[in-house]
Amino acid sequence: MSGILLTTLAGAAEQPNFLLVLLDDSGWTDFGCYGSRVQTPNIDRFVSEGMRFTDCHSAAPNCSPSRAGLLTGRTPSRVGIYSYLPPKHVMHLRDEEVTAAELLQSAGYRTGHFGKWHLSRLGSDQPQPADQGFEYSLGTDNNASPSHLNPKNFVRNGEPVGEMQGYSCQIVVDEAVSWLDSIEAEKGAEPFFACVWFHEPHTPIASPPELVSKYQKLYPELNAKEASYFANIENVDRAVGKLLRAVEQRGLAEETVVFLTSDNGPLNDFSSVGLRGKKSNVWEGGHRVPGAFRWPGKIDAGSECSVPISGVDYLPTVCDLAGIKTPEEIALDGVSLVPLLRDGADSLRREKPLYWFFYRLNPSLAIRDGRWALIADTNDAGRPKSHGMVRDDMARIKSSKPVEFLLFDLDQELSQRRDVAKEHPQVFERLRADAIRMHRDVVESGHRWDIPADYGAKNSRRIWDSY
Ligand SMILES: [Ca+2]
Repeated sequence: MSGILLTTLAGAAEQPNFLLVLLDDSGWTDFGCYGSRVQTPNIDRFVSEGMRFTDCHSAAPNCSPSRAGLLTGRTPSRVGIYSYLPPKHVMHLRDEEVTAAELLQSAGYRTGHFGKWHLSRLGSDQPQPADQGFEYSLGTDNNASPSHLNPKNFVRNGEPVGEMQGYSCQIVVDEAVSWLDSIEAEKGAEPFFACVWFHEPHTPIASPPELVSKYQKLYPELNAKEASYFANIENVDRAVGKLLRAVEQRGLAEETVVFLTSDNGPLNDFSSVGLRGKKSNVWEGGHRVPGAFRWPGKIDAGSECSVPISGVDYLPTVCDLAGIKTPEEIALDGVSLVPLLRDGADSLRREKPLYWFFYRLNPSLAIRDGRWALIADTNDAGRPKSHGMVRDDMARIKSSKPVEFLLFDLDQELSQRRDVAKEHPQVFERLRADAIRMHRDVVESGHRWDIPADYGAKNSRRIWDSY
C-alpha cells in the first residue's frame, strides 16, 4: 500500500482493539449454542456476551477467497482471488490491495497474524503478511501439516520454524498471547489488531485422544471420524477460551471488539443442518457460517440479529469503529455493521447486493437481497473443471455470464429446494438484472492472472458435485 491518505474522523475517541477469530471449514451448526452436540462452553459464553448473527456469511464458500474478502472489504473475485490458492500457483492477494491490517497499522495499531494464511505462498516473492500490514506473523500457506498435531510447516516472520509441539490451535493461541505480552498490550497502550485464524476443523484432523474417547462414549453411534471431528471442535473451543481469558486477564475485554466466524461452510452434513450444499457451493450451506461480535458495554450481551451480513463487511466495520475513513478510490463491497451492532437497526443500506462467485462448481453464482436468494450458473457450467485454476479458466471467467437463474425465498424455505421465480416475477427480474450487472462489474475489475500453460495440465477435470 502506498500513497493512501488516512483521515481520522473528528471525535473518534479511544480506538478499540480488534480480534478476528476464524475457524476453517466450521459449519453454522458446529457449536453448542448453534444446536450442535459438541460441547463448546467457551464459544457459547462468548456468543452469549455479545451479538449473535443468525444469517452470517463468509465472503466466499472457500478458504482463500473468503480470507481475501475479510481483509479487503471487497468481494474476492474483484481482488483476483477466484478460487483457493493451490500449491505453486501464481494467484495471490496483490500488494496493491489495501487490507484492514494496513489501514489499522497506519492509524497506529500494532498488528499480528496467527495461524492459517492462505493468501500467498509464505517465503516466496509473493506479498507476505508483513507486506499486507502485519508487523508480526506465525502462519502456514494452507493447512497444518502433516496434521493439527505437531505441525512442521509454520513460518514465523518469514522464517520456517520446523516441527512445533502440540495441537495447532493451542500453538496459534500461545503465540498470539506471547505477542500480546511482547507489545505490552494493556489499558492505555497502543491498540492492536490480531487475526487468530485456526486450522481446525479442516482436514487432516488430529484431536486429543481423551476428547475423542469422550465423544465415543457420549455418542456411541458416531464413527471414529465423526468423534474426532467433535473432539476437534472442542479442542478449538479450549483454545478460544484461553485466548479470551488472556484478553480478560489483561483488563482488555471492554476495549476489545472480538468477531468469531468461519471461512466457509463445512463438509459434514451435521455441521450445516437445514441448509443445501457444502463447502465450495454457492448454496447457503457453502457460506452461511456462525458469526458473533462481542464488545462488552457497547454491544448488548445476549442480543441476536437476523440481518444478512458477510465477511466483506468486516473492514468497513472496523474502520468505522476505529474512526478511520476508508480510501474513497477503493471500490468496497461491504458496509459498516455499526448500525446493527450499536444502534439497534433492523436493516442495512447496501448499494451492492451480497454476492458470491465460485467458478469451479455449479451453480457458481449467488446474490442475496433480504429474504431473497438468486442462484445462477455461468455460461460454461457444462465444461469440466480441475480443482486448481488452470490457464484456460482465466479467459473463461473474464467472459463468463450468469445463466439459468433460480429464485428462493429464505423466509419460507431455508433449504433452497423450491424455485419461486414464477410466483415473484418482479423480484426475479430485479435480482436477475442485479446479478448480471454485479457479475460483469466484478469480473471486469478482477486481476487477470497469467497462469502458465503447463500448470495443472495433468490434473483430472470433471463436473463437480452440486448437491
Ligand atoms: Ca476453509
